[in-house]
Formats: sequence, C-alpha cells, structure tokens
Amino acid sequence: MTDRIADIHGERTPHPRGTVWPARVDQYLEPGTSAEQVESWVQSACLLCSNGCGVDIAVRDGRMVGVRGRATDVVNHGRLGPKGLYGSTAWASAADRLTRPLVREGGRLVETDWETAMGRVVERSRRLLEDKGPLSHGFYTSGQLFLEEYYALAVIGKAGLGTPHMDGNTRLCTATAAAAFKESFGADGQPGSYTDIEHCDAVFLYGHNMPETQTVLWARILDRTRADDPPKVVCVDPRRTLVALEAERTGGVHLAPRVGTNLALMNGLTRELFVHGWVDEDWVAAHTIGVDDLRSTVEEWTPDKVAEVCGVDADDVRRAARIFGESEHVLSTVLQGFYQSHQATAASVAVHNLHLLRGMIGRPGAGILQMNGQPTAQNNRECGADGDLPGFRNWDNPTHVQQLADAWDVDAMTIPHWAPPTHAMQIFSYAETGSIELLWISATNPAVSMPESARIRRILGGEQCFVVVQDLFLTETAELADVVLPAAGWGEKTGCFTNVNRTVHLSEKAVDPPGEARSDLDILLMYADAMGFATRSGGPLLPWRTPEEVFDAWAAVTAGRPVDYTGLSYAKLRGPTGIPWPVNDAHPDGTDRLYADGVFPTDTDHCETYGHDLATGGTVTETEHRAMDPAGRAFLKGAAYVPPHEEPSEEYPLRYTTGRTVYQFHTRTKTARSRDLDRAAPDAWVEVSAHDAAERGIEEGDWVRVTSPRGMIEVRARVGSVMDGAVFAPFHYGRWEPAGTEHGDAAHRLANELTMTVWDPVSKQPTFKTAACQVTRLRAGDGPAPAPTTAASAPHPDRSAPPSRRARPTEGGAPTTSVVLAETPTYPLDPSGPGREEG
Ligand SMILES: Nc1nc2c(c(=O)[nH]1)N[C@H]1C(S)=C(S)[C@@H](COP(=O)(O)OP(=O)(O)OC[C@H]3O[C@@H](n4cnc5c(=O)[nH]c(N)nc54)[C@H](O)[C@@H]3O)O[C@H]1N2
Ligand SMILES: Nc1nc2c(c(=O)[nH]1)N[C@H]1C(S)=C(S)[C@@H](COP(=O)(O)OP(=O)(O)OC[C@H]3O[C@@H](n4cnc5c(=O)[nH]c(N)nc54)[C@H](O)[C@@H]3O)O[C@H]1N2
Ligand code: SF4
Ligand SMILES: [Mo]
Repeated sequence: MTDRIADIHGERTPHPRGTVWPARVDQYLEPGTSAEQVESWVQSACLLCSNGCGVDIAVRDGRMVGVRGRATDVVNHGRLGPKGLYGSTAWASAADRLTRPLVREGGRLVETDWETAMGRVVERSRRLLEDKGPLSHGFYTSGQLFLEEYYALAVIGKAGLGTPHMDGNTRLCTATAAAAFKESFGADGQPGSYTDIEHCDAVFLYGHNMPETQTVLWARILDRTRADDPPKVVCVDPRRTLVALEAERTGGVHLAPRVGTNLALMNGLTRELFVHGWVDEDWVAAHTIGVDDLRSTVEEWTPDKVAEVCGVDADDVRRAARIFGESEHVLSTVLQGFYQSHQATAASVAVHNLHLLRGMIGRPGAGILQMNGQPTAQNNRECGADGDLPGFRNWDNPTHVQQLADAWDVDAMTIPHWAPPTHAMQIFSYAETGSIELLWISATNPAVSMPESARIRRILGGEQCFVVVQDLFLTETAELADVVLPAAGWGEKTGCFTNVNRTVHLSEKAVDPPGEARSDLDILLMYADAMGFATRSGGPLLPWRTPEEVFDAWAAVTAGRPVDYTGLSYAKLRGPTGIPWPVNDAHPDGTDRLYADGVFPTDTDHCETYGHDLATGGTVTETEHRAMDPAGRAFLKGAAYVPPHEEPSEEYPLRYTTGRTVYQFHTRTKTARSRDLDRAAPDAWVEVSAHDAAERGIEEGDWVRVTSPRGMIEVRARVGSVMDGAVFAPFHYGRWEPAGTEHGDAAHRLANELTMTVWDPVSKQPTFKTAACQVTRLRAGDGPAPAPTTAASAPHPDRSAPPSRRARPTEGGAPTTSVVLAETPTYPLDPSGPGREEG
C-alpha cells in the first residue's frame, strides 16, 4: 500500500544497463471499492499527459471507480503516476458535469435540447457562409480529443467549409516540437524511443521538469540512475527541480540559465563540440547539410560569453558539453522551458544539431525526445486539426494537396493551402477584430490557459464573435460562450491516441456519459450532417457513423507518408500493448525508433515543409529547397541569439516564468475534482529565491503582489529554489473550485494575467516563459504557501522559517497498491534490443 501523493514515483526497481525495465503494476480503486467488486476492466491509456501509459479502467455499477497499469504495455510496464492513479476517474461522476446543452438567452446561459442548441450553431454557420464565406469560421481545438475526432474536424474544416482558421491548443503546447522536427528532419515524427533510457550513458533534460510532468518516464530514468551503472543527468532549468538534484547525484551538471537565454546556452554547447573535435565528421558529411554555416553561427559563443549572458558558470558549460561530447549514447528530452520561450524552434533545433554532429540518432540509447505535453497532441498534428494537412503533408506541394482532394472526393481548391494555416494566436486576433464571427472551441479552456487573459476574456465575452464551447464542465471559457455543448469524456467514448514516442493506443468506452452528453465525434458528425457537406459525386463528405470507420479512413489516408498507420486496426490495438507507428507491411509490429538508417524525410517531393529561417521565420521556397538537394540528409540549422521581447527594467526587475506542479493538470477541470490531488496543491503561489525574498522583506507564506506591464496577481510566496532574479508561478489556478471552497476573483491568481501576446517566429508558439515582473510584499500570511514540498516547489532547504511558516510535508493520498512482477512480460518490441528497423 502506497500513498502516491507523498511518494510520487513509487518504489524503485533498479536494473543494469541494457536490461528490460521491470514491470510493476500500480492500482488505485476509489475508497469503498475492493478489487472483487470491480465488474469489468476496460482497456485504455492514461489521458493526463503525453507519456501515454497503458491502463485498464475499473467499472462498477456503471461508474468508473479506478485504474490499474497494464503490465504488458511497452510504455509503462504497469506503472502509473499520481495524476493517472487519483485523477483519471474522479471527475467523471462529479455532480457538476454538463449534462444538457446550454444557449445564451437574455444574457444568461439556459438549458435546452440538442436540436435547439445545434440548430443555433447551424443557422449561424449557414448565414455566415452565405454572407461572408468560410473565413468567417474559426476552430480552436485541443490536445485531448481522440484521433478520430481530430480527423473528422479536419475534414469538416478543410473539405466541408474550406477555412484555414483551425488550430489546437497544441499551438501553446507542442507546436515547437513539430516545427523543430520539420526543420531538421523534413517531417514531424519522434526519432527516439523510451527504450533509449535503458541504453544511454547520459540523459539531458532541456527545460523539462519530467519528475512532475511525466512521472512514469522519470520513474524509468530513476530505475537506471539508482542502479550501479547510472547514466549522468544534465538538467537545463532555472529552478532546482528533482532533475537538478539527480544531476548532482549522478555527477552530471545543473545548468540554470537566466530565463529566456536558452539559445545562447545551446550555441555555447554546440561551439564546444566543434572546438574539441567531438564531431563525427564522416557521418555529418554523409547525412547532413549546413555544418559550415552552423559552425560560424556559434563561433562567438565561448563558455565565458555564455556565462555572462546566461548567468551560469563557464566551467559548467564545459563540463556539460564534455559529457555530451564523450558519451556514445545520449538521450535528450526537450519541453516547455524551451518551447514556450522566444527563439523556441531555434533552441529546440539546436538539440538536434548536437545529436547530428555526433551521429547520435537512430541507435539504441542515442535518442531525441522532443516531448509532447498533452496526451493526444500528436494526433492533432497528424490529423491536421492544428492547421497542418493530414498525414504530414506539405501545403506548398500540389501533389500532396491533390492526394487529399482525391481521398475526400473534393476539388483541391476547396482545401485551404494558398497560405500557411492560421495559428491560434492569430485566430484570436481575428475573433477580436470580428473577421472570425463564429469561433468553435473544443476541449480547451483558453480563458485560463492563453496568455494575457484579460484580453482573452474580452474577446470571448464580446459581441463581435459567436462562441461555441464543447466541454465536460462549465469552465471559465464555457461561461462566456453563446452555445455550450456537453461532451462525453475519456472512458465514455471509444477512440485512439498516440503518445510522445509514436505509440498508438485504443481507449475503449467503459461507461455511458452522463445525461445527454455526447461524444465529440457524434457532435461533429451531427453538425456535418445538418450542414449537408457533400463530396463531388454527391455523397456525404463524412459518411462515418462509428469511431472505427473514421480510424480506417484515417489509416488509408496515411499510406506512403512517414506517419503510416496502414498496418493498424482496432483489432490489432486490442492486443497486449500500444504499437508505435509507422506500422505497415514492412513493419507489421511497429517501429521502435526512426532514422536508424540515417535517411530522413527531407526529399523535396516527400517533406512536410521546405523549411524556414530560424531567426525570422522567413520561408524557404520549393526552388531553393530543390537546389539544396537534401536527398534524405538532415538539416543542421542555427540562429543568432537575441534577448527576449521583454527584459527586466527598473520598474519590473525580475524575470517571470510559469509552469506546472505534479498534482494538478492544466486548468484543473479533472485534477481539482480528485480530493487527493486537490488537497496536495489547493491554491496558487509564486516561487521567489531566498535572496530576492530577503531583499523585499518577504517570508515564506506572505501574500505578495506580482505585477507585469499587463496585469497583476496576488498570491502567497514560496521562498524556494528558483534561481535569483527569476519568479515562477503555476498556471493552473483559474476561477473554478471544488465544492466547499471559494476563492473569489480568478484574475487575482491567474498566472496568465501577466504573460505576453508574443510568439516564436517559426512555430508560432506563444511565450509563457518570459516576461518582466516585480514582486512586492502585501501582508503576512497565516502559514506556509500552499505549494507542494515534494518537488521543485519545495521550500528553500537552507532557510530557517519560523515554525508557523514551515511547510508541512505534502502527503495524505488514499492508499494505492503496487506489485513488482517477478518476471516482466515480453513485448512485441524488445526493449533491450536494437531498433526493429535496423538491418
Ligand atoms: N503534473 C502535470 N503534468 C503535466 C501537465 C500538467 O499540467 N501537470 N501538463 C502536460 C503538458 S500539456 C505539458 S505541455 C507538459 C509540460 O511539462 P514541462 O515542460 O516539464 O513543464 P513546465 O512546468 O511547463 O516547464 C518545465 C520547466 O521549464 C522551466 N523553465 C522556465 N523558464 C525556462 C527557461 O527560460 N529556460 C529553461 N531552460 N527552462 C525554463 C521551469 O522552471 C520548469 O521546471 O506536462 C504534461 N504533464
Ligand atoms: N502561463 C502558462 N500558460 C500555459 C502553459 C504554461 O506553461 N504557462 N502551458 C500551455 C500548455 S502546454 C497547454 S497544453 C495548455 C493547456 O490548457 P487547456 O487546454 O486550456 O487546459 P485543460 O484544463 O486541459 O483544458 C481542457 C478542457 O477540455 C475539457 N475536456 C477534457 N476532455 C474532453 C473531451 O473528451 N471532450 C471535450 N469536449 N472536452 C474535454 C476539460 O474539461 C477542459 O476544460 O495551457 C497552456 N497555457
Ligand atoms: S505519466 Fe502521464 S500518462 Fe502516465 S500515469 Fe502519469 S499522467 Fe498518466
Ligand atoms: Mo501542453
């Protein structure tokens, strides 16, 4: 029995390098339910982060009452983390689920039936199409729907309406991962595999707080770092996270760059590889283009210059580079500390450059994991509900567009491809100015999660745009909508999704949704039917009635593309484990890692994009691309470092950054409805360094006001382990509270009040991780800040707070069970073997 609030990662199962990660089955059943009372276990995968852990859902009396990890799944070998255990099912039977559609009447949202609600949407949509054409419609979707839902939405947008205004919150989340892959390798697609953990000599985590945000993957790393032959850990993060502590333990390095200086650091590390000859010249010559330009781009970035700009120790830069340069097998992971910064794509591509220079790609242990965050972000990118064309097709390539036109039996000119798709930040600007008059938001809560929230509230609440929201709950966003559609959630519908390392899982329906809630697929098909979208030959454009039919249509459309699903079916996915794409005749059991042969999808006729200038976002033309003749070679691309948009000033002397805590997921619609998770991190706080706190007379738990040029929040201070000059705020806390608690005005604790409306020039991902701010003390608190003590938000260790302010250890989760299996079941993909596609 384990309290997985106190013990985030559970019991260690260390094992030697090159051996299979032992299986441990973690299980949680809600209090009052015993294993014997579970009537059925239904196959699924966890939907609370991109790790994609295989789970079975426990069902009793028509309710979801818990989960257990699937021992046979390649992703998690049975393990689950705190969110997966406590947070997967509690929300589903919450009393405040949306059960009926709502429409705005006389300023208020009132309950109605589906016919009325959908009738209003369809009437508005038809009228706008007639009067203003398809560009009056915008769609802002998610990284949390299922593959089948994204594909249906993409077909509606691209072939039914013909609007380029469709994007996902994936723009806030993994747009940079996709952009970085496209720039380096020609197409999206994760090169690495989780099995690289079992083989690596070193693991570099760039702006990635994995112990809190992919807890099971971190448990997998701990089971190597706590063994006798541990890999070295290198942490790049301005906070002293658990990754940083592990870096210290393993003889690695913690590089804490000033917020917003990632690219300067990366240019310095790259330069070290050149200077010390840690470059595999033959491999680089055979498999890449651009090495000379890259060398000159990074030339000025000596360790001393990096130290000056980034505030790190020059010797630490040298040590980290040496670890990279002298290891044979490095695994790199990258996430929001890089993606949500300015120059996001350039910094993330720089990680690829390090691997390419060393020829460290496609081999066991030498992997890149440009992480995703959301569980189904990958599918949004694959299916094109983020604006891309389905199947990683290139909108600048007429042959690719024609392939889709043929598959859908529509005129190629219907499919918007005359310009890049409109990114989310631009969609909101169009909604602000009224050129998008119908904005349909599904499975995302932008009133809390988008930057500069005061502006977002204004846009959603204004008269200039008709807003449709499709959600499980009456969120901060839904409250501002004109029509609210009640959706069925995970476990209440069937569909597939794909995790960070391309592993596809089938998630089966376990229970009925509450009231009149319907699956997102059914809602989209209802709209498509009512609109009468048709093919050229007059048949329905979306002829499907079941998720499986959509899946099969999707699989067919991926034929010949890097993201090849043709060998997958629901039947195959009902087996013991998720399966990583590509799955086709050549790789019937899936593909553990890409690019084992050093051939990349960069050919001009095959690639997903002709690429961009990383500094400006300027596009490379087809002619220029063809002239480079990449022919399967990867691109080495660099960019000069420039400072962030907003630098500290006299008025705002500190650097503001935001992120997550282990116990809450995003805007908390699910995790705050779990008593165990919510109690562990019940309210907002802000982390300041001991030095900055002392300078301002701030003690642990004091109420402080944090201001930026855009707004302010008032929260309690955690005197913590963030680097001097930086301020960290969790972004989870909007208005909504679990029953029995009340927090008043959302704006006063919402981290995004302070963030900026600016984005990376290539990926268009907004910058949540740099702004200038000031922190001032308001008044004494009545105890420690409500921040967890178990991870990066732990109180500063050297500080002797008065007893009344000392943080109590975060603990008290309901008991879970955890059983280490004597023998680990075998998998179709041998985790200790080389990549399947080798040889
Ligand atoms: N518990 C939990 N897990 C989650 C989620 C969640 O909400 N809660 N969400 C999921 C999703 S969608 C995502 S996208 C992932 C995100 O997962 P992560 O990217 O790991 O999480 P963040 O906390 O956003 O940011 C990571 C780290 O970036 C650091 N950072 C801030 N500014 C900078 C900088 O300028 N440079 C560098 N190098 N680092 C910086 C922060 O200190 C932080 O520790 O997590 C997924 N998993
Ligand atoms: N300051 C700051 N802001 C950030 C970030 C940051 O690090 N700092 N991170 C950004 C990132 S990476 C992300 S991913 C976003 C996340 O931001 P959001 O996407 O806004 O966060 P969620 O709370 O996950 O919102 C998902 C919504 O979908 C609903 N939902 C869940 N399942 C279903 C379903 O099956 N159907 C339907 N229709 N609805 C469903 C949930 O109830 C919830 O309201 O936040 C971004 N915002
Ligand atoms: S690591 Fe992610 S996918 Fe796995 S159990 Fe935790 S939240 Fe779920
Ligand atoms: Mo995300």
